[in-house]
Amino acid sequence: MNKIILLIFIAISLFSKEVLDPKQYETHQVIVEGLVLNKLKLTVDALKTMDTVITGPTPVVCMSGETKEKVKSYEGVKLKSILNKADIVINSGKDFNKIYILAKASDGYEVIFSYNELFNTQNGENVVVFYKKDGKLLEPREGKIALISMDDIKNGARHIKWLEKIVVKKITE
Ligand SMILES: Nc1nc2c(c(=O)[nH]1)N[C@H]1C(S)=C(S)[C@@H](COP(=O)(O)O)O[C@H]1N2
Ligand SMILES: [Mo]
Repeated sequence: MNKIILLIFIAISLFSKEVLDPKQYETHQVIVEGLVLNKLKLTVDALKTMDTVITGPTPVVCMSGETKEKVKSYEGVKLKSILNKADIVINSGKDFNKIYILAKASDGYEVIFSYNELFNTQNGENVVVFYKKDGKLLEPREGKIALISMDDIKNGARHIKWLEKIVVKKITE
């Protein structure tokens, strides 16, 4: 019986750490690495010196269909502007079809984008690495740097809180 109480206590304390202390995940810079000529370390200040975009409004919709929040605007930099700065290394034109970009968060959350999707479809216009939401710097629950693919139908999935790394990769077979 005591063991059960102890387990419940441990579970509750782990759970509350996760819920009450999002600060543990906060990221202060994003690293851009992998198949790039220029590896980057981008802080919020560094992002502010790049081509700024201020988006229009969007709901953030979970895969379940639930609207998680309604956002008036994001401020940040297009993912493709960041990749242009990092300069993707490529040997042949056909290889672009095999390039994908892995975005990783500090809690282990991961999503991918294809090179073609970003640079060769309209969707890439609204994939934004952001540091402000509704005109304010991000709260610890998602900041200080995050990413969203605004035009996805269920755009909650590729809304990445606590963005930590952007890795350029190529499929190998
Ligand atoms: N780093 C990170 N980002 C994440 C998630 C996550 O677990 N970790 N969950 C995603 C999911 S499933 C949704 S619906 C949206 C909105 O989640 P929120 O309710 O935490 O804002 O964030 C997404 N971003
Ligand atoms: Mo979700």
